Amino acid sequence: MNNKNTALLMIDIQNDFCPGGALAVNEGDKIVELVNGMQKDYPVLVLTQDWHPADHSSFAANHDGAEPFSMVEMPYGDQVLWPTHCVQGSEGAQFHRDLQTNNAHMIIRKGFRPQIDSYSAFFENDQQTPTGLAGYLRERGVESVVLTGLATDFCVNYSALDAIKCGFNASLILEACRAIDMDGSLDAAMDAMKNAGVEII
Ligand code: VGL
Ligand code: ZN
Repeated sequence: MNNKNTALLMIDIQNDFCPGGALAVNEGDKIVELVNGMQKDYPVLVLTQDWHPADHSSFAANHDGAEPFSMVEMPYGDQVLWPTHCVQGSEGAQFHRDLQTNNAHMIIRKGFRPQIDSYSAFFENDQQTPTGLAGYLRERGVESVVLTGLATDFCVNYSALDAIKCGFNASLILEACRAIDMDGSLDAAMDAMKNAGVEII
């Protein structure tokens, strides 16, 4: 094991983000073997799990007449309205069946408050409410994080940006991620991460 003081973050590798899922990311399932293979190289292994109540405010179905992938204004800023996905306890919220989860040290659930979405593994979309991950990593002596998972332009992107804000080094393994890419969101995310100092590998 190399990568001393480094955590592998595996973001939202769940059925609903894989082909056939409610918010399927193209080739989302193609990363699973690679991510499994990376686990042996890191001393700290963290999974995140998007975990919404059925009445979650990020679901288009909970806004009269709203189409999925349209935008609304929330008290904390702009919010995309998504198809209903990753409902707590549903099959879609389970990790991909081939993802190795037994080795994980920590599973961070996010997006469980009905009124606020949470893309990042560190803070909810108000950019203030912590998930507890930064404190966990600091207590374990982690200095750097390596990001993998779904989706590159949403949850992986915001997790990488917040990792930097929290004082960690961050690198993203591109081939271990896949994107939603709506309206240029992937290009915007790549620019934002490069500008923030995220290393793209
Ligand atoms: C995600 C949209 C809504 C993600 C989660 O994991 O990137 N995207 N919820
Ligand atoms: Zn979600």
